Amino acid sequence: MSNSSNIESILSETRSFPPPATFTAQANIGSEEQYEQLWHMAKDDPSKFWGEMAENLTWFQRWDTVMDGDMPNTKWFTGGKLNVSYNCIDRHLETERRNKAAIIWEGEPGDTRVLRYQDLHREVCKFANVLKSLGIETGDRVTLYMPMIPELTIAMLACARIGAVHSIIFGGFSADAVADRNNDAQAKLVITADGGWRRGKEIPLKIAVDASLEKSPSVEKVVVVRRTGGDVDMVPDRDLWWHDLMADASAECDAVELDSEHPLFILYTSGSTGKPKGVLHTSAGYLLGTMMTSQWVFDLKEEDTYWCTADIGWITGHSYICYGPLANGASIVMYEGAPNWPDEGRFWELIEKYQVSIFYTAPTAIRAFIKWGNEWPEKHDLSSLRLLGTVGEPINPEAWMWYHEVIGQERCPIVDTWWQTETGGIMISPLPGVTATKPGSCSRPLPGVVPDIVTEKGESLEANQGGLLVMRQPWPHMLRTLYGDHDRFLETYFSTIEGCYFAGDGARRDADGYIWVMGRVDDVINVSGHRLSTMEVESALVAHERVAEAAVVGFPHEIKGEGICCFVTLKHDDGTEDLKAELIRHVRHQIGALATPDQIRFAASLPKTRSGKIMRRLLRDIAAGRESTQDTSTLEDFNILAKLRNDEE
Ligand code: 7RM
Repeated sequence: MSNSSNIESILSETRSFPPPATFTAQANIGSEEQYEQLWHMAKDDPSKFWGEMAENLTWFQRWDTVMDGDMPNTKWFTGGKLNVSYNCIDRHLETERRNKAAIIWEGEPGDTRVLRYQDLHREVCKFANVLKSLGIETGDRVTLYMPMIPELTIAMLACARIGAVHSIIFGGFSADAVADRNNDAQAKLVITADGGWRRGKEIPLKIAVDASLEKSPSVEKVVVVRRTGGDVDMVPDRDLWWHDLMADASAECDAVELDSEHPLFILYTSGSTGKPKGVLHTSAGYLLGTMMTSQWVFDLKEEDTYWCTADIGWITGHSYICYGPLANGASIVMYEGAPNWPDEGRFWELIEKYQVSIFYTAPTAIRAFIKWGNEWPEKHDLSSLRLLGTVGEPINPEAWMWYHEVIGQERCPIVDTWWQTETGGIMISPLPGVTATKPGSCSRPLPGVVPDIVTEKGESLEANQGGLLVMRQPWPHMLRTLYGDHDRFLETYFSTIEGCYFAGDGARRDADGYIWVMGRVDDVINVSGHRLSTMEVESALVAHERVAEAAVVGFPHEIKGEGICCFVTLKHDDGTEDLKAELIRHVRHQIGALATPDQIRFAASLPKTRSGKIMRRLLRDIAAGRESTQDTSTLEDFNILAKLRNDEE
C-alpha cells in the first residue's frame, strides 16, 4: 500500500455543493442514473457508445468501424467521410439557426461585430476560395498568427473546409517561436494581421512575421488582415492584404469530403525540455469529442450566450471557442483584449452587455480578479450567468469559493474541467446538473473516459493515495501523434505506464471517487522522504486573507533532502517579517508540521506561461540560487525573473 512513488495528500477539503434543483430540472444530463448509465456503456462497449454519439454529426459517408486498433494507435470512424467546417456551419443553415449569432465579437477599443451563421458561412467560403487561389491544397500546413478577431475563426474554418491543416501560434510568441513552428510544420502560408490591441497598445504581429520568415523558407505567401491600421511593410509577390483577396472571392465553395482521420490541426505545446511538441488532432473524433463534451459540461442550450475567455491560440480556444460550441450551433462571445482594459471591470461589463449565460475562464484570471477587488464585479449586473467553468490549473479552494460567491452569487454550478492539449477535449469534470461539487476537485470522468491513479509500476492505488494520473482506454479526441516525431509521441505518453496514456499529472481519488489533481509530477517535492504536492501548500497559503497567489517549490536541504520555499504575492504590497512568520504558522496549522515552509519570499508577481500557468521550474533555480539553463521561450514576462533574483536575501 505505501509505495515510495506515492504522493502524500495533506490538504483536506470537506465543503460540498449539490447542483441547484432548478438547474438539474433543465440539464442536458439530469440525473446520477443517466450519468452512470452513459459512463458504464461507454466503458464496456465504446464502439456502441461512440457510434451512437456520432449520429450527432453530419456525414458524407458513414463509417465502417468506430474504433479501429488499440491505444496508442487507435483510429476512429474509419471509412467515414465528413467535413468539420460543414458540421460547424452549413448544417445549421438548414434550420432557424441561419439567422442566429454565431460570433458576437468585441475588440479591445470597444468596436463590435456580430456574425450570424449565414455571415460566417459566406466569409468562410470566400476565404476557402482565397486559400485555393494561393495554391493551398488538402494536407498543406497553414500558420495562423493573429489577434482575437473574427478573421481568426474564419481562417480556421476555411482551412478545415478544404482540408488544409492549421497551426495557430499565440500572438504573444516571438518571431523565433514562429520560425521554429513554421519550420517544424513546413508551413506554406502564414496568415497574420498588422497588429492586435492589448492594454491599449498595438502588438506588432506583422513585424514578427517578417523577422520569422528570414528563418522559415517553406513559407511562400503571407496574408495580412488590417486590424490596427499600423504601418506595415508589404513585400511584393509575397504579402497580400486579406481585404483585397476577399473582395474578388466567390462565396460558393463546397466543403471537401475528408476521411475521418484527416488531420485537422497541429498545436504546439511546450515541453519542459527540448523543442515544442506538435500535437496533431484529426477530424471526426476530435469534432465529436468537443461537440459532446460541450453539451454535457456546458449544458449548452439554443438560447445560451457562451463566453470562453481563452485565446484561440491555446487548445481551450480551439475546442471551446471554435469547434465544440459551433458544432452545437451556439452563440459565442469573443473578446480581443485584456481583462483590465480600460479598467478591471471589463469582463463583468461584457457579461452584462451581452447577457452572457455561460462563462469559462482560468484560475490565474480568478486570482487576479480577487486581487483587483470585489468592487469591479459588484458594479455590474451578473444575473444572466447560469454556469461557470474553470480550466488550466488546479483551482485553489479559496479561489473557487470566491468564484462561487462573488461571480456565481451562489446560484451557478462551477465546472472545474481537467484536460490537456493532448486530450483534445474535457476529460474529467462535474456535470453541472448532476455532480455535487467540491472546491478544488475536478470530480469524475466524463462518459468515454477511464482514468486511474497508479504507482510507477502501474498498480491502481486505493482511495486518498496520490499517484500518477493515467487513462486506461482510448477516446475519440485523443492526439494521434506528435507531428513528424511518432517516437517522441510513444515515449512521452505511452512508455511510463504500460498500456496506458500517462498525462504527466499527479492526482488522488477520494472515497467518493472524486479526482483531485495535484499538479505536474515534475513539481512534486520530497521532504524527509515524504512526496508532497506543491499545489496543496499553495492552496493553504491562498486561503490566508492577505495572500493573492503563491508558488511553492523545493530546494536542496541538508537534513530534509528538500526544503519548502514559498513565493507569495500579496493582495496589498505590505510584506513584513511578522507576516512571514504568520504565514509559516498558518500553513503548519492548516496542513501539518510536515509541510512547514522553510522560506517565504514575497514577490510582486510570479513567472507564468503565456497561458497563465505558474512556471515552478524557473522558481526552483532561484530558490536553489542556481543559474537557470531552462527553456524560457513560453515565459510571459522576463522582467519577473530578474526581479525575483534581485529580491534574494
Ligand atoms: C486545457 C489545458 C494541461 C495541464 C494539465 C494539468 C493542468 C488543466 C486543470 C489542470 C487541475 C484542472 N491544456 N490542468 N486543467 N489541473 N485542474 N481543471 O490547460 O495542455 O495547456 O495544460 O494543465 O496539469 O496536465 S494544457
